[in-house]
Amino acid sequence: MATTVQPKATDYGAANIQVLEGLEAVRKRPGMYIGSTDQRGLHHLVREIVDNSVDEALARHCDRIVARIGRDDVVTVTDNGRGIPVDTHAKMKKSALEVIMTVLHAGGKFGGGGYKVSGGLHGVGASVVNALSEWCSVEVTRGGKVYRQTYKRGKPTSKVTVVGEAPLDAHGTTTRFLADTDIFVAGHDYNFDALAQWFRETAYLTRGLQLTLIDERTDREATFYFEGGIVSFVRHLNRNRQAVHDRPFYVQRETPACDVEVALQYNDSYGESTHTFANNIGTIDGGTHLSGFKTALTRTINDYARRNGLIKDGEALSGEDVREGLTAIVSVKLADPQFEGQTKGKLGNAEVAGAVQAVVNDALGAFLGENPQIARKIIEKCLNAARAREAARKARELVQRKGGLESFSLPGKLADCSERDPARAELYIVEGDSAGGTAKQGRDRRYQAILPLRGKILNVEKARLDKMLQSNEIRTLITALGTSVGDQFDVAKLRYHRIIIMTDADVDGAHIRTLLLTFFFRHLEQLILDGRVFIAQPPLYRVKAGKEERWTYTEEQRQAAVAELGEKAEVQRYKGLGEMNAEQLWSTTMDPARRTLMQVNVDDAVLADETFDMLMGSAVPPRKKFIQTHAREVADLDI
Ligand code: 0RA
Repeated sequence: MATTVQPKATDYGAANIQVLEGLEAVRKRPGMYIGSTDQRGLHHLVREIVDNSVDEALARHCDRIVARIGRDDVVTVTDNGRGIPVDTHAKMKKSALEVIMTVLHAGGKFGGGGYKVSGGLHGVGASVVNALSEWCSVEVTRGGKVYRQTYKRGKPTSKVTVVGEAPLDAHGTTTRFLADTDIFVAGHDYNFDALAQWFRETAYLTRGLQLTLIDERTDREATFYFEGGIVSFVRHLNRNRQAVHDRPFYVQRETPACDVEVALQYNDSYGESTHTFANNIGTIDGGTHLSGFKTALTRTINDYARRNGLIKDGEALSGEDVREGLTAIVSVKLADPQFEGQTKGKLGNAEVAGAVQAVVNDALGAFLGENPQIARKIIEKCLNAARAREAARKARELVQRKGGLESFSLPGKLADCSERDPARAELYIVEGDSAGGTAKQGRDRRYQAILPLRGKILNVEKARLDKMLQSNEIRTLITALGTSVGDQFDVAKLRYHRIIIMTDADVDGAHIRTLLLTFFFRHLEQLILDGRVFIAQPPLYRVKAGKEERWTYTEEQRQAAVAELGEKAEVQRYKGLGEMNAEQLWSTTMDPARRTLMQVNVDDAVLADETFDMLMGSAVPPRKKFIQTHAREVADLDI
């Protein structure tokens, strides 16, 4: 292991642990603490316990964490940190371990000069996991002894007891818990891949930490360790792209406001992949660290270009120009992160902007100065982007003069609704003119607009904005939405607050849906982040017996309907929207009272970014692999 474990200056013991609230109502309202009690909530438990160990790693006292899901569904998390303190907490007159496990929001994380950094948002504490577990046990090794305490649904069933001896220098914590199926009624449905993805990300963000996930039930195991930390992360994100320069830029510095760590590398694509984190938590809506980074990047590159005569006086590269083809990770660590916004995805601490800006200005300026060939290549790339943007602006103007992207000249194909309040209006994007016709007849024209799109829209992953705007289908779509794109994008002009993609339930339909989602993800991401984009769920089968009919959306429903309606039931498979008549389309797929919509969200921005890149980008081998490994999931689309 490469990491050296250094003792912290502060002596940290039971006295530093402050008590904020009692452990009440966690079992009554688990959603308040872990979001939900489905699979995500279950994963949250694992994350909560692992996060505590990661905090110990961030404090440089731990470099190995193993999480194991047993065949008996018991989760075991072991770390080689200092071990949770077991001495008596002065105020509570109980062992610090017991306080941490039984008092809500107790931990070394709240003031008191102990931990500098913590998981923040997710730091609801081990006590929440304890409260939501049928049983739990914690074993602490420190000072030559092994201590243990056990719990049932959050309540201690033993005192903190010495259960064994250990070498004097041994230290660490092992937590075991069995999630309570009274709370997690769907059972112990842990998903290896979802957990592994998060472990991988955490390992990138915590250089030198080795994280292992073992699933005994499926016999799967993965270990993540990245010597290069976020430099490895950037290389990983760029692995299927052509890098503009081999060596990524990297800086790590401590400032009074926060620790700043940034890595970046340009590639030959036209998109941007900047991912930001605060205390290892993805900040999908950016925030002060992102704005500090952007400001510094634009300024530093312009300064360098000007000083070296690569751009003329008075000329400037825009923020978008310097971010084209950029892959970057911005990671900050701070004592008291403020997560803002509806989904708590935005870092609010004002002092962070200046800190990140100063660090990046300084270090990136030096990097460019010391690597003139790299600097030249990057600036060449930015100048190309500027030229393309100028071409796009001209293309847009041309389109506009011909009655283009503005909504005062709505496209002829759009069957608009009469509602003028965007909050009450919805737009159905429908594949093909024939299904479009059916949808027009079936809709409620007061608030439902229909836009039929013909054929496959351009693969926007590969194309720049100017090229994209040459596509009729794309122009029509942007005009109908009303927001424009690129630097003209204005979310306030959105004409519909629900944008519903309705395609056939076959492979072509899936492809068109992916193309549309790629377009939204790459060029209108705000609409996805705002939760405006949905996918319609047309039925797959109609089961009919005499006058009785059932529309079913899954294979299980189909079987249930056949069972219900008996032997004579006829089953018809619906592949295309066009196979339904207007009334059927309305009642099964468009009527708000009866339809199911899937909201598109970007839960894990890094994964979404990678997936789109892989499916739509220009490298062929990884696409093949993805399609092969997921072939079974899509197989039934085209029966
Ligand atoms: C507070 C203080 C100390 C260690 C920890 C918390 C700690 C917590 C967890 C949770 C999982 N693994 C952990 N490892 C350590 C340091 C106490 C000291 O040595 O002074």
